[in-house]
Parts: sequence; C-alpha cells; structure tokens
Amino acid sequence: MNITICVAQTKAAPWEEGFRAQLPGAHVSTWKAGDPQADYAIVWSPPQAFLDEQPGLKAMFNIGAGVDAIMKLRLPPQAQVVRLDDAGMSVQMAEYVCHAVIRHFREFDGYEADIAAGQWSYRKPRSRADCPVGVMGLGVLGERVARALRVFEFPVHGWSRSPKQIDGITCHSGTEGFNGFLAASKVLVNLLPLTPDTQDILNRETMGRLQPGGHVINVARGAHLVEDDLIALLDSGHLSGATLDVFRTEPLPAEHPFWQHPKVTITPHTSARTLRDESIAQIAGKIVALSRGEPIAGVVHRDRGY
Ligand code: NDP
Ligand code: OXD
Repeated sequence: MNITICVAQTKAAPWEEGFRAQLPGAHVSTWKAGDPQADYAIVWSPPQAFLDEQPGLKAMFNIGAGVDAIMKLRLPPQAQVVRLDDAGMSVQMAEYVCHAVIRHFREFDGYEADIAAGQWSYRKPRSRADCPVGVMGLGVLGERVARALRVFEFPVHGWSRSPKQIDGITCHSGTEGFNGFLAASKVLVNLLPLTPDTQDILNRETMGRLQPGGHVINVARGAHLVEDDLIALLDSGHLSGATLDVFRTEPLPAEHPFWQHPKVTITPHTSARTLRDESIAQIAGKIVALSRGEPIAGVVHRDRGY
C-alpha cells in the first residue's frame, strides 16, 4: 500500500513518521512531482498539480475538518474525500467559544480595563435570558459547542440544513428557519462549512437581524463574513463586539482594520488545532477499514461540499 503526504503550511516529516509507525506494512513518503501513483493521500490544501498526478487515488484524508480548499479543485472522480472527524477538535472549539461568550456576557474586558486604570468598580449583573446564543452549524463541532454553552445555562438556538432534535437546544433548519433563528439570537457563533451556499452568509442583512447589542463569533472560515459589513454594524452600535479566529486573508494583513478595532478580538486561526497523534491514529484506522472494504465515518458528500 502506497501512502503519500501532501500538506501545506505544516511539516510533513512527523506525519510520515507517524503513519510509518501506525501502518508498518505501508510505503509512506512525502509527495514530490513525478512520484508513483499512491493509494491513499494525507492532504492539507494540496495543489492541483498533485491531484492531476494521482488519477488512481482511492481516498484522500484531509488533516482538518474543513474541506473547502479541496472542494475547489478538480478531483479524481472515484477518490473519496474524508474529513477529520473531531480527533480532539470539538473540545477545543467548545473551550474557545464558551470563553468568548462568557467574556462578553460577564464584561471581563471592561473589568480588565477598569483594573488597568486602578479602578475597583462593579457592573450590574446581566440576565442569561437576555443573552441567547445562536450556533450556525450543528455538526461535529457545532453540536458540541451548543451542548457546552447549555452547561452555563445560556438559552441556545442552533441552525442546520436538515432538521435536528438536541436536548436543551432550540433547533431551526433550512432557509425557512434562518430568519427566526437570527432574530432569536444575540450572540452568533458560526460553525458552518464554507460552501457556495454559505459564503458571505454573515453580512449586513443577516447580522442586522440579530438582537441589538449582539456579538459575532466566527470560528469557521473567513469567507463566511463580509468584513466591511461587520465593521459598519459595530460602528453603528448594532453589534457590541466580535471575536474572530478566521479571516479572508490569513495571516491577517498588517494594515487590516481588525487589528486596531476596539470592539474586535482576533486570534490566529487557532480555535481548534489539529492534534497530530490523534489524527494519525484516526486516519490510519480508516485506511485499514477501507482496505478491508469496511465503511468509514467522515466521508464528504461531493454534491453538498462538506
Ligand atoms: P460538519 O460537516 O460536521 O457540520 C456542518 C454543519 O453545518 C451541519 O450541521 C450542517 O447541516 C450545517 N450546514 C451546512 N451547510 C448548511 C447550510 N447551507 N445551511 C444550514 N446549515 C448548513 O462540520 P464541523 O462541525 O466538523 O466543522 C465546521 C467547520 O468548522 C469546518 O467546515 C471548518 O471550516 C471549521 N473549522 C474551523 C477550525 C478553526 O480552527 N477555526 C477548526 C476546525 C474546523 P446538516 O447537519 O443538516 O448537514
Ligand atoms: C480545520 C481547520 O478545518 O483547522 O480543521 O480550520
């Protein structure tokens, strides 16, 4: 069995070593142009040239949850695209989002500023009922985040393509459920995959439907958010803040207004990191299953794009 590694923005060598250790019978190498055909590929943002050289690929395993960079390419028709299925990401995402929501709700930024100014002061306690959180996307990450927010007793709404029932969460679905979901939310968390249907979904009109004083948390992809529309809604006072982990251009350019905006908190695409050992173990298990003809979880539906 031939396994090839083609990963952008990360070192290939530790992945190569990890797969050799997990699958001792396999030939594992890092892709170079002109290499022989592989059976399985481990990828992150692979170039088109790689796929053009791999017409006989059986499956490609993305070392992240989001497959938008792959779905833009011309893919070998029979190759399955497999996303990372949690592998330690959902707990990180739950930590990040709960931290951002609680920081907003408890006004910890305000307290930090007061303390820095040498001021011992109190803010009026807020009611959780006035801070409903809406989670866009109720998949592997979104459902975990929604459940984690319920632990802190926030009213939680969720929105997905297909209808769902999740204990304690008010679930909305489809285009017909979208406006009701937005109107019910004050804090909005985006955990949708980036597809033609979801690009630019966070815009002046949709974010304008949130309850006044809202806060937007984008942890999915930068291209979901129309950045100028967010700035306009922050500056008009309709939104009170935003926590952004992903951007249209990454790294965020030095001159971008988000760096200095007083109502925007940014982090460098780090809300849920790929954990290498967990990911290698998960993917190696799936390669063994596929080679035995067994079904696996996390196969991307090409028509849906996620
Ligand atoms: P999943 O594929 O498991 O879940 C996607 C969810 O979005 C599903 O509930 C799906 O609905 C819903 N959805 C998709 N399209 C639509 C639509 N048009 N309208 C309404 N709902 C829709 O993805 P994950 O939870 O694993 O990951 C979500 C995204 O998070 C990734 O695609 C990636 O971009 C991002 N991510 C970001 C990271 C970071 O560090 N910032 C780390 C990891 C992921 P249904 O259930 O009906 O199919
Ligand atoms: C992912 C990511 O999609 O890291 O996994 O953004």
